[in-house]
Amino acid sequence: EQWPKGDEKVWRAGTRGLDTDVPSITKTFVNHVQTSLARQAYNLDNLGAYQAAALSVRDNLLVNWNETQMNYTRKAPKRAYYLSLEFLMGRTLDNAMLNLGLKDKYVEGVKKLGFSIEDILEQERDAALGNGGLGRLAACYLDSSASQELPVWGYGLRYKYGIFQQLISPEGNQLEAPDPWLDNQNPWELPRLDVSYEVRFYGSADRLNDGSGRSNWHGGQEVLAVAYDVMIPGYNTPTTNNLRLWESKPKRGFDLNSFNAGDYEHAVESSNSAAAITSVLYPNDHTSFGKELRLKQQYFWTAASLQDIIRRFKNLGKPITEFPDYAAIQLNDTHPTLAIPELMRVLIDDEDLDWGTAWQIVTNTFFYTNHTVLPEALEKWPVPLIEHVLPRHMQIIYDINLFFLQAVEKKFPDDRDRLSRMSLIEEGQPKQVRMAHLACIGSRKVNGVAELHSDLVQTTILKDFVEFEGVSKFGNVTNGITPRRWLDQCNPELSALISKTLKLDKNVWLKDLTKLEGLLPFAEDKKFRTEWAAIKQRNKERLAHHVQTTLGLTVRTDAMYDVQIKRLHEYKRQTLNILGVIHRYLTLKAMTTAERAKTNRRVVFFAGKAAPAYYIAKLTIRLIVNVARVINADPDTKDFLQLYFLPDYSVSLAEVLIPASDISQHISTAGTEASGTSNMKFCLNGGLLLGTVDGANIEIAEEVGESNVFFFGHLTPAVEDLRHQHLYHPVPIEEKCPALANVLNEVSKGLFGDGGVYEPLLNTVRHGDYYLLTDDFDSYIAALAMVDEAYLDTEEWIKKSIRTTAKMGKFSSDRAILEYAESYWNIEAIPVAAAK
Ligand code: NBX
Repeated sequence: EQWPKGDEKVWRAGTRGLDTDVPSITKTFVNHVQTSLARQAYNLDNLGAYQAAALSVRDNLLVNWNETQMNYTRKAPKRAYYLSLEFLMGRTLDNAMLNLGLKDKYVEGVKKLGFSIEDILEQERDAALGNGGLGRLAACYLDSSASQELPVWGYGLRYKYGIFQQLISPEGNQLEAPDPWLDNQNPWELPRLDVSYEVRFYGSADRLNDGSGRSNWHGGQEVLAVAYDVMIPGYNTPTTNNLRLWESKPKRGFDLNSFNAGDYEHAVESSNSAAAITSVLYPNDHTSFGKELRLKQQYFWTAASLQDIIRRFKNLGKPITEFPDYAAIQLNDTHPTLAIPELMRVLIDDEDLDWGTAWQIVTNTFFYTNHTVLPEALEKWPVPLIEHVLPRHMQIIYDINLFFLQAVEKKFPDDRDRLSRMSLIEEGQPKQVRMAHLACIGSRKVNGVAELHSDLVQTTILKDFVEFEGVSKFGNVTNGITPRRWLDQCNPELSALISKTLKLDKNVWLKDLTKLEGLLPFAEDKKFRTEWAAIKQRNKERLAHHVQTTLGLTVRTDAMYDVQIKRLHEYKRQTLNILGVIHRYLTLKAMTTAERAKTNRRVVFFAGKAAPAYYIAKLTIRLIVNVARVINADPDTKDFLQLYFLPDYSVSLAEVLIPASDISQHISTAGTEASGTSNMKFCLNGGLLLGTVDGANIEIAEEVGESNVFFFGHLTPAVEDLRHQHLYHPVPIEEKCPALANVLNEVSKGLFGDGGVYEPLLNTVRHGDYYLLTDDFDSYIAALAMVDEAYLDTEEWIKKSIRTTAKMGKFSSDRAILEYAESYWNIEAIPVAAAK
């Protein structure tokens, strides 16, 4: 209440406002060079200039961040919290300047100081605290929450090492190196050494047996969670939200007893084990491993986040039963599911609530988003491991299960199969906790990430739960992407052309992306089409230049650019693509020179990381790299077909690849890709889509029209039957799909180096063929031919490209986040008055 201490006028005089003109920007820049970096004009390199620019931009973000947080505290609205083990943020500087509306001024300012903004931007390392789509989705949602002025905070872990750096050996093997992204200092985070919580592991949990259901959990290891805050600027608004990342550290520096006894190793042991918790991001997408350190990460993060959220709620002075009126917690996949038993523990053991009241609060607080229906990806934790690491939580999970199964039994008497299917505990050696079941029953609502996927969630993995709880608990929120990063930032020329054509300031259409529909009539305008195509061409040249300078390879720019960039996985079928490339190569080889000259020139790009232990995925990379080596060197074909595997795929590489693409491939086996989000990014940038009838491809086609996408392959309902046939009525591949059999034989025979190396990969297709390559190959090749034919009609192609961009409004993450805010979290925009 007593604010300010001392003389208000003195406070006001010292309060910093926003930099809004070039002189004040250059002034803060130079100040930071001098007093934050301890450097001078004569010895400032690009890295130093980046750091100075970043610190200057950060000052501006902080002004807005302070206003925003104070406003939230004053107005005390219901808030939402996005719990995600992954935030794949990429670079920050460019995005922050654009969201602040200060980019032009910074460009001018750094130029006056002798630097180019491009050189400065290239200095920044990606914040790569995620594997793929799930982590990048979290980043897009933070951008949209702030842009829509919603009171949303993210909670995650501050990994010392992000997703590994991918190197490719001379043989074509993926090698992994650590990603020490914090080594150059990180100007975008604010260490909050004063915000810290204790988190316990191991020990024992003794039931009190006083009828209260409470336990006393004691002993074991206690570690500290320390907060690091990352500012999340909204676009064209002062609202600047917060992403809070936790770092683990020992509660006490080291064990003084051992130290004094001269046992230094033992003295630092426990301190190392505390620091290990947030040391590295696990690089496995779509597999559940059951590793103790991963479980500790999950608990450490959920326990710290809940303590922080509860403390903030308690500052309001409301009774704990009103908690769900002030906090909605979104679980990004099952990774934060321990938050459910943890909140039960806090409410029962610490807050003294009875079970029923506590469960009521819990099930009104949490919301669960599922991102996959692949069985191998559904998280399960061994009961003995949870018992060891989190003994109290295992008790609570058993109690939840008991009450739950009693209720199921009541509704469906004498249905033992149903009870065992629905149980939180899967029988076996060892027993395992099914995290998706726990997340489902502990949440207010459950959603999938695209229409088809949400249907599959309800009809397959959670079918019994729909029958038990009613369908209204289950919904869909189709994913979205932020048009700020994925159009304005990565494709500035296209953004400028759109603004000019729509006669709208970009502030308007970037916040209401359906405005892009205004481009539709211009598809008929020859001059506009020429400008549109010229921008695509310059984006190809930008990509070719990037490949030239980073890899020393010369890529031709007078060709169709065909791109598949995503994590390597059998279900995503990069194998189908590379086998298709080989088929194309063999076809070209068999042609006469005159025939070849009539074909469509194609440059095929791949990029993506394989999980380090995923042998087949790594073998696919090796095949791609070695096919590239052969065909790029073949004088017969190299003018018509080129192939590149770009190492170390990242958000910043995607920002160069996506705007350059004519066609991109999203070719998962039907029913396996929950949504996909890069499909949206390509289409927003006027790239056409070649894909299966899967995930959000379906909704993209609904929007842009089937005539503007290239679909192929079997549909989801056919998949089960086809797999059954493969198992019980296998047809030899030579009979079923001769073209594919021929391709496999050429690989086996050693056309791309030692054929034997690839046998395990080829055998996944020859035998079992779980991902249905033999079923889809012919229609895939036919679809590729249709793409070629369409591309040769240049004007028609450009029309398709324009129409595609024009109809992508639905896929803004603003739309998605507003659906969460309105239909799930029940929160509202809390605008902040602009700082002066
Ligand atoms: O989430 C992805 C899905 O595969 C995409 O279809 C979807 O568009 C995207 C966003 O909803 N899932 C994903 O990226 N998963 C992971 O990265 C992952 C990471 C760790 C883990 C399991 C999955 N243990």
